Amino acid sequence: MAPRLRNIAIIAHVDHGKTTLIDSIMKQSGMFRDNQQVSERLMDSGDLEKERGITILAKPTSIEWQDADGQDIRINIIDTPGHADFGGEVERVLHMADGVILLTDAAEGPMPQTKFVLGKALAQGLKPIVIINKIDRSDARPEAVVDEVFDLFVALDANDDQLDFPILYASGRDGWCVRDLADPRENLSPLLELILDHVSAPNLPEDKPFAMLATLLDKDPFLGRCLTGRVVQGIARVNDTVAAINLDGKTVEQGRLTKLLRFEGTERVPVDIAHAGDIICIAGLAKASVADTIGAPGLDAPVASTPIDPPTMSVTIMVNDSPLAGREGKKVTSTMIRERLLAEAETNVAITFNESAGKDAFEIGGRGELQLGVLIETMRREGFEMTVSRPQVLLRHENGQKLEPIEEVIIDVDDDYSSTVIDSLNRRKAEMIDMRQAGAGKTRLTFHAPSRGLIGYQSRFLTETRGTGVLNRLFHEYAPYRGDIQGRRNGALISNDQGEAVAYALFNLQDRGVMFIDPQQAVYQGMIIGEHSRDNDLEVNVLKGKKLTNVRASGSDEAVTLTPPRRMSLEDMMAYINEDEYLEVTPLSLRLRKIFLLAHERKKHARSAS
Ligand SMILES: Nc1nc2c(ncn2[C@@H]2O[C@H](COP(=O)(O)OP(=O)(O)OP(=O)(O)O)[C@@H](O)[C@H]2O)c(=O)[nH]1
Ligand SMILES: [Mg+2]
Repeated sequence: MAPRLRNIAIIAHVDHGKTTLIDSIMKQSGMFRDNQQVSERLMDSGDLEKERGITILAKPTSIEWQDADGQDIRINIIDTPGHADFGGEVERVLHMADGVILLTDAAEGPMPQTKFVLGKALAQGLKPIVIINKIDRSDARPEAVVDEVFDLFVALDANDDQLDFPILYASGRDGWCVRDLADPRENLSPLLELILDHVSAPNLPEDKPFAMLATLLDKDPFLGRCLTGRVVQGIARVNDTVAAINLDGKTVEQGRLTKLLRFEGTERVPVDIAHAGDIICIAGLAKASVADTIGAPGLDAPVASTPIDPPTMSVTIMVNDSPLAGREGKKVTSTMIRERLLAEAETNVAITFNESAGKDAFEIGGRGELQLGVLIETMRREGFEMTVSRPQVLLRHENGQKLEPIEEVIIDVDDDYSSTVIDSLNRRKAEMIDMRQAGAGKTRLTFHAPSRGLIGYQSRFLTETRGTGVLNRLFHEYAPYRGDIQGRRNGALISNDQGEAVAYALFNLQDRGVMFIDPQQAVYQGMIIGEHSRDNDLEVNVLKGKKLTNVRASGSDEAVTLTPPRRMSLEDMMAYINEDEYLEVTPLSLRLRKIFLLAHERKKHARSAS
């Protein structure tokens, strides 16, 4: 008998409404009491996920739904991240599912990450259910978007079966979907019914020894190391002895299943037994990791798994050695930073760790600025202080040729801004592939741009388009190195002394450039306090108050009006710094600095470098 079970993943471009749709599904499944307070985007349970409103880690949940005969069926639903930096996970996670829901924003239509995740799903032979979401938007254009989705399926070589995809129109936020736009908009039952009909129950053998492919890994404060995956054969029971084997078939460890858990809502619920086909979480193993097979002892062949994409970008993380080091953080030593980063690389398969011997500097590889930024932000909240280098794109060398990652960049801007955007991307060695009218006074521009040139471009782009542009990027290929790209064109304003910044001094410096700091902020020699309006670095004194005279002018002395300083996020700062600069990160402060704090050292170094 097929298990009363369905496994489905929801995939889409960032912000198209996956997590919100799952909220509505959970509510309508009767999981919460009628009067229970339920917050938004429940599945985004991490602190940074909540704050930023994006999903960072893929997570399963499950609900129960009654089929046409009134029988309960459990539906495992996997929420996936839509941001490209976290996209590496989606492919692996899809192996746990027998079906996918492809969500597309009814106004935006298919976007780069839609293409990426749909391509992965089709390649795995999954038959997607297409939802045109956010129909409630006033600028929704559902019919056109359906055509675009169809074209995308064709472009991605979908087979006839896959091309025959069912379509639902929905507002996930408002909790309804319909098969036909004219149907009454009541609830999400049409979707749940379609899942039961369209997605087959897992058909995996129960009469073989237990085996599960570990797909996600996390550390729970109570359970310890938890591995999540789908049981591909057999049955697991609590206390069973198991072995973990890696992709080469080597045994990693033997252990006991101390806990078996199922996902329900945002909770994990202990169960005694798990059957082939189900998605579960196991605790009790100390070493096994993602891509390992956990199974009955004696199992010799590992379950095939997707190789994990190599990182494309790296930063170097070191001890904070600025004059203000150690004042705000509790975790400041190189040993502590090293241990923390090692632990991260172990649980987060998209992060790699390398150390340069004897230098106390750790190179962390990842998929993009956001992913690396999230790691550093998480660490500073845990009390760490550190110094961070400018992110670098990882180059490859093949047949004596230097290759660099190139991304496809799709930009929607008001017509008026398109020439500015084209200009700045040209300077970043991007090549324009396509330019077309997107209606309503908008232009859609497509580029192939080196990732190198895109570091820090996002915030520049927002300024250039006065916050109205939308930029999306997707890894395209490794291609021959496109030559030097000019970095930041402005020099830095550098403090020449240590102390507290004085409003009067900042006021006098305002026509030299843009400030990054507020009055009374602690500064040190070599710290970058602003951006020079010219291309050279300039040392300035921000401590100098007004000369005191015997006669006090009434009030006007202290009351200088300062232009508010430029505020940058951690990622903005990481992208802002040049090769000879660092970002100092503490739990309370982010400071930009020169690597060499003393002017004569900078000069000496510049001389020896040239
Ligand atoms: N108008 C409208 N807005 C929606 C709808 N569903 C979600 N949103 C909004 O779209 C934004 C993104 O929603 P999320 O559910 O976080 O999107 P997501 O696809 O999970 O995003 P990532 O996980 O970061 O890829 C939020 O501001 C939601 O309030 C909808 O049906 N209609
Ligand atoms: Mg989400």
